[in-house]
Amino acid sequence: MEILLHEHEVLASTNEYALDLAKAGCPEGTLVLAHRQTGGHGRMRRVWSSPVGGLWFSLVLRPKIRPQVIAQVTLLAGVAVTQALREIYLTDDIYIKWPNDILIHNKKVCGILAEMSLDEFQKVEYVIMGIGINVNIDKNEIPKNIKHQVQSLKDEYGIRIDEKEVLVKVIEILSRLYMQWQEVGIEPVLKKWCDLNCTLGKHVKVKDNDQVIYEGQALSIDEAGALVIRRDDGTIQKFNFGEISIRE
Ligand code: BT5
Repeated sequence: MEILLHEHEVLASTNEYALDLAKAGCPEGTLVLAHRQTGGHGRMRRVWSSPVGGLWFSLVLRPKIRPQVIAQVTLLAGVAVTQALREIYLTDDIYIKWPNDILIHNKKVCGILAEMSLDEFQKVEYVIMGIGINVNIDKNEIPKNIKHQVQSLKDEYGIRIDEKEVLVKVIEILSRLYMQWQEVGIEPVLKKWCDLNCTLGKHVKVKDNDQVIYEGQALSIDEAGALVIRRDDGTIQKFNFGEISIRE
């Protein structure tokens, strides 16, 4: 994939900027990077703290997929980021937590936000893959109420690696996985996701709007990226929304 970099000192949100470019017809591979975001956001418009020192970027993709499997984009991004960080920092301590978090010792070091647009025929027109990685952020810049659940790679590993170096590695792995996905389907990515996650096999609580709506053992993820959970009474249910807390 040819990468076309749009680099900015500051943007409200790289996802929003990339959405505008995609709407205007920019090619796949357009990459929007900001050194700082003033309106970075997560799912359901939750605030994403984006101080200087972090890697905040969004990639425009035009995959040939059904809208029902949009969550595959998040699986793909999760695998690419986790593999890249493990290679760069020479560690096995980085894991994917379903659906869109990358954790180090249970603290969030990266979040992923995939947003799509459908055309008039309900076909996927483009996907914005937004990725935020706390590479060298100063944790004093993170709001007090979430500080305890956030980590930066600089603090975890005691070394400062240039954000651009991390970006190059993530994009390199991501491009390879993306091509493979478009050629042979999600199977190889699913397999890698299963090797890199810290969710399957654990007892989890599914929350929707902070309400626990289901609880049980995480068994697997299906092709569309939904989490399959078995309750103690044997009932099995799939979730493709919400988030989970994991009992260690
Ligand atoms: C996410 O949402 O985890 C997706 C975050 C995606 C951010 C990227 S940065 C580039 C691109 N441009 C954007 O505007 N967004 C994308 P969610 O699962 O909803 O988690 C949001 C929650 O993570 C917040 O409510 C906080 O609790 C926590 N959080 C906020 N800032 C954080 C940070 N820097 N590091 C770790 N956790 C954070």
